[in-house]
Amino acid sequence: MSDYKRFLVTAALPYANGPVHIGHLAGVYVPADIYTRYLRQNGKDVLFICGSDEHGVPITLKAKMEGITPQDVVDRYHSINKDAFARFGIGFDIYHRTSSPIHHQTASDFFRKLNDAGEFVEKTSEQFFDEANQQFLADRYITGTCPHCGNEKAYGDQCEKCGTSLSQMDLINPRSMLSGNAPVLKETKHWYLPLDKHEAWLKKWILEDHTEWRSNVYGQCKSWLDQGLQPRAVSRDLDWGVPVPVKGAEGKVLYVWFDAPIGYISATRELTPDWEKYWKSEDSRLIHFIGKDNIVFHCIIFPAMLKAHGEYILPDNVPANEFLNLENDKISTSRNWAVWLYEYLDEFPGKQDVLRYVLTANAPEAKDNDFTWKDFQTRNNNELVAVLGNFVNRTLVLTQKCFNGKCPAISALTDYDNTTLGEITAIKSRVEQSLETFRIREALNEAMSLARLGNKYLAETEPWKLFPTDPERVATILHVSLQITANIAILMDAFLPFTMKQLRGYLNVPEMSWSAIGSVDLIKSGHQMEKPGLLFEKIEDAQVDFQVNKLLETKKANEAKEAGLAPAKPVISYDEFSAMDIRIATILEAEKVPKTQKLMKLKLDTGIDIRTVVSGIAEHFEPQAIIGRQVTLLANLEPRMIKSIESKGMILLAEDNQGRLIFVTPEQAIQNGAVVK
Ligand code: B3M
Ligand code: ZN
Repeated sequence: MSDYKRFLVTAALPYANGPVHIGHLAGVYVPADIYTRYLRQNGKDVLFICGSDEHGVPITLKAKMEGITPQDVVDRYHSINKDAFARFGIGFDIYHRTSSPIHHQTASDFFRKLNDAGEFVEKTSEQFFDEANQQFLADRYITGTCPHCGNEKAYGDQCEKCGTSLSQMDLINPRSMLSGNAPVLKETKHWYLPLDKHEAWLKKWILEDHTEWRSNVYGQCKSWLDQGLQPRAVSRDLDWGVPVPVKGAEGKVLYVWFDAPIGYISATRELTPDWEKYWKSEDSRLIHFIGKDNIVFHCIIFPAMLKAHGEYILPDNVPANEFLNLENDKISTSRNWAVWLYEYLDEFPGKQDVLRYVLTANAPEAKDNDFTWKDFQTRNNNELVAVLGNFVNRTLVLTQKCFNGKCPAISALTDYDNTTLGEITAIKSRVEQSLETFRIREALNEAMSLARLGNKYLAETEPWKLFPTDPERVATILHVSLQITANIAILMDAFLPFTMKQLRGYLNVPEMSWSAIGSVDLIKSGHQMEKPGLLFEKIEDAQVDFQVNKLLETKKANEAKEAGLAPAKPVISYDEFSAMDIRIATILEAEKVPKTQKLMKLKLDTGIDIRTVVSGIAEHFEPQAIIGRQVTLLANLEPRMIKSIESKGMILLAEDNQGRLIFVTPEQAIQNGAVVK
């Protein structure tokens, strides 16, 4: 990393159509944050760029579903996500947005420059069109059956079930998301980036010059390149996005994947007048942190755009993670199957680092991984509390007890003391090695080995037993332990920034640079420390059960939705319930109401009176068959005139998802007028 003068680290711009969840965090934001914090600890000149991706069909569809404008949607989620990232300690230098004027300007200029230079081809082709809505149907506006796995709800750009990336024309039985109708084909003109023309240099650049890229990234690129690249449309017929900035392009906007990565550039422009230094000089290192579904866009399409433009550097690495699942099921915003960051922050106040730790220790770097609440608890209790917290706490508490919180002086170091201290440098270089090759999970495990080392040192030297007989030896042991603790405070700062800040407070030391790691003189003899508290606390079963139950409820709600059941109604008060007079009654007479399909006139013995009720059950029951049947009646419902008959009350019926009706009948005969309560 030493050859580079400055670093430009980007994290994928999340769509502002929903809140950020643990899948996003584990895939992109936590590793990117750790890496940039590490660079800053090394005194590097680094910008960390992110923001909301506010264009594209996911946003307009969400707006349509909720009956609000796309701007309303992005305003809501931009502020939720910006706030949640900040509370979680993700240290972006800027969290920008692609609906901003400077972004529209930057993206338009970029497009115009490529257009003027003849870097696009214009092509007219047939696209799906919804006749009822008089609208072209871009990307996800089309759903249909996946030709690979048969999923009937595949999108026009991707099947979420089998993960295949699709084009609309691949779908069997395509349907418009707007009207539900089969779309028709209609001609329209679009601008295409001829990726085929870029194939040769991309092949060399990735397959020969970047063999160090992660194997999942390299492998995906290779498979795209081996299949041969095709021209790719960079405009869409939509009314939300950056308008295509040329004459004769009314009603067309830039494809979201054309403008979104330019969002990294516009965010940098917004951040600093020096932005060109970061984007346009070869001694800057550009690194994109992304999830695996974004690989082709960051490794092939955006680099082709940058190259075609001519003034920009290309990414030097694109560390992409695989996916994180939740309790053995794919995380899904639409199915509410996620742990939402803003909810976690409210439910686990002050525990940002626990989630940062668990998501890193279990990061889906090489393969998809699973997040479970049980594992969250275990890692907290057995690793953070029992290893890191325990070592630091024992060291600090003993120093308080034996030396009033002053770092004691060393007398003589044993071989064991020296070997232990010598390990620090070895651990440091292993952590460095891992971080610099983007093996963040391995880096965390290496860093934790310093806490394990400290614990082992205390377990073997047992200072708490020695104090009455050999206070001098205890002084040395604690001096050594304090040096280890101070080294941990630097080594783990990028991973656990909240906790390490707290630890610096206990140690009464300022932030220290990465290069200080390995020093065994970070805390001087005689240095006064503060009274320590606990760095971590146990997570109890009840907290885990609460979260697991919440997920079980989600699962049940999803099943109910899939089964076509009506959603739950809002809660009512006990008074509202007891205001209802529900009784058992017997049907005395039944006849169809003439000239109607559905209505039946019933005479009921309700115990308190004989009355008439008109009920919409005529298609479900024969009058003769129900006479004598006991039913349940809402007796005090306001009387209504139905077909000139006064209906007093309502018979209660159960209806299943097929619309079948059955009476709610007492399990045994009971007196008419018996109250249901
Ligand atoms: N918004 C896709 C995603 O969130 C997209 C990333 C843009 S990065 C320039 O997966
Ligand atoms: Zn599929």
